[in-house]
Amino acid sequence: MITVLSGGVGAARFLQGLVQVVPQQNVTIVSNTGDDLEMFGLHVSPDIDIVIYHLASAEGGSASGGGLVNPETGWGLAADTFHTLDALARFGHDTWFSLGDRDLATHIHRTHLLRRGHTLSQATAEIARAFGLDVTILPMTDDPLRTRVETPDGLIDFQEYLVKRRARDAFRGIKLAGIQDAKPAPGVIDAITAAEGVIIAPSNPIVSIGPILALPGVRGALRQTKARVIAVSPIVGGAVIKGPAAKMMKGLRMEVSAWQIGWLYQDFLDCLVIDNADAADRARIEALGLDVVVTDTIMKGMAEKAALARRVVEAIRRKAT
Ligand code: FO1
Repeated sequence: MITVLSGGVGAARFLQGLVQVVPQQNVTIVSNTGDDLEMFGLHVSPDIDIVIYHLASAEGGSASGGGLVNPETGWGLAADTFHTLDALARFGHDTWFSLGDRDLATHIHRTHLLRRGHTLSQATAEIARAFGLDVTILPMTDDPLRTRVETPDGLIDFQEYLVKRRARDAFRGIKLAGIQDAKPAPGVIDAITAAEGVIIAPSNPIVSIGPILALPGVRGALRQTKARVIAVSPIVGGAVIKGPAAKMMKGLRMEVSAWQIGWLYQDFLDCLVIDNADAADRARIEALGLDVVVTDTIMKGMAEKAALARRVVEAIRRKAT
């Protein structure tokens, strides 16, 4: 079993490659739910849906192409329409979060299951199955936990910070509302301790991986597991391909570098996969006590995604350089 700690788009693209080289039944994904939000009374789990839409295919099996996701945005469904959102605007509803008509069906179904007493884990398993997936997708927690961003104007809900305010406010840190009562969802700790390898996906270390690591027992399980723990750096050439990770790292006075990723995970990490463009960081990362794999981490097409996944799986199976 390979377990992947996952955020949204970067992780989903990596997972498209992973399922080309490892059977889906052998992959467990632990998904960040700190980005979840409620819109129009519906429970939206962006990171879970981003992964499902990337991995699902129109034929029902796993995607060998781009999946069902909207290829332009990396979230939502390809060729979706927005009639419902437009109609809601007439009633004065907020429409800054673009929920497509077919995407809404996912949120309606999830909310329906939750109202009938299903846990988020059960609802997620049911949705993944309906999309024809054989991977196991575990929300990091079934408990309500929401990432809030500290800004000079106070605490702002994560999606409001990222989407409504377009990450313009200065970033001072995050608070995880509900963390004091949250526990990892059933299966999360086992997925770390019983795995052959644990992969930290190329996701934002602060707001995507950070909330998973903050859950009680997760970091300890990563330190203690016999599995090799490997991270793929989301930093390429000292920059971030997409999203606010660089701004957030700078806001926390961190370096925007592959080394910084190794530093953040050094207490549990065995190996860091970095891009060729960051090869100069190798010695500094090794000085943290980590193995380093230097390769092409830019996932342009399916061939590059599969090649990266193959390198990571090789590094799990034998000590690689
Ligand atoms: N991101 C945006 O930048 N704008 C949107 O309007 C938006 C809508 C949206 C709807 C459903 C969904 O699953 C994701 C959506 N996202 C949108 C992406 C999402 O908010 C973030 O990319 C993730 O939370 C980051 O992992």
